[in-house]
Amino acid sequence: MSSVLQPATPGQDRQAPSTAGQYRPISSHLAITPPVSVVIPAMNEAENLPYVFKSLPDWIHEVVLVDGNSTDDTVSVARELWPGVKVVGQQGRGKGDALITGFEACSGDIIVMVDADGSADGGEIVSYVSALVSGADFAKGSRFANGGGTDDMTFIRRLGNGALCAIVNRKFGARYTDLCYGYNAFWRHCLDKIDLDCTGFEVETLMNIRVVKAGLKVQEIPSHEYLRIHGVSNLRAVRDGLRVLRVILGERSNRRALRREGRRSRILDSGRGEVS
Ligand SMILES: Nc1nc2c(ncn2[C@@H]2O[C@H](COP(=O)(O)OP(=O)(O)O)[C@@H](O)[C@H]2O)c(=O)[nH]1
Ligand SMILES: [Mg+2]
Repeated sequence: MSSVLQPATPGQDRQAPSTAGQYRPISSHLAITPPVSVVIPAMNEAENLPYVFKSLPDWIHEVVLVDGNSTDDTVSVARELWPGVKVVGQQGRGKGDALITGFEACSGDIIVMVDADGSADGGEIVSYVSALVSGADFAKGSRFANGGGTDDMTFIRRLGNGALCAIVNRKFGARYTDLCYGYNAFWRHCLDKIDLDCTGFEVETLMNIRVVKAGLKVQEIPSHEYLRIHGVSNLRAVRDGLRVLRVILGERSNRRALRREGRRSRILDSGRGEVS
């Protein structure tokens, strides 16, 4: 897989064909070769899609929109706004089911998850992709990392997210500042290691746990979550919070492996101490 950082050549065509192996400028100082797919789960988001598509960079290789049996014009609006959009219908229900379906439909080496409610700024994709081509396996958005923020989180959601994040950090040895956030990006190969099997809003938590258990390199990306523009959230704080908790409790802890690793690095450290 090619992921070489290169300075962008001034004047190079930004609409260059998105074939792997060719450099595409993604900012004034960075060009990449891997094609980037954006997956958008959308259920009745026709009114929000104009804002979402407007913020997407033009160097995206493909957009995969997973339609959750919308009863509004989500699909036709998407096709109008992004003529090459790949629309995938979902068989099951829930955001997790939609994302898993969307990931399968992607042909890019890098996959970015973007909500369709207007809360995510597509302009941030460059930060995620930069982290991935610089060595991270998984670029995890965080509203609470320095530079991030949120306009769309009720007190109860903030409280629940903080508590669940603390449990995940303790149980799985992670150092996350955010947990239930939908803006993330990763190399396609990560999917083989995390084997997603869930249907609802717990999907991001499951991904965050499994990437750390798989020993993948995770980098948090400060991200700002804007207010959903039209409509209301499909998430129910207590119901979905409990689903997230069930996932956390159901995943086997990797504490023993962490303790082993801690012992090993202590031994290596003391070994280094003797040498010097
Ligand atoms: N395809 C599909 N998309 C969904 C489903 N549930 C939620 N979404 C989408 O997932 C994204 C996040 O959902 P949202 O209701 O805004 O939840 P919140 O961001 O956690 O408040 C939005 O783009 C929704 O349209 C679903 O069952 N199917
Ligand atoms: Mg939302």
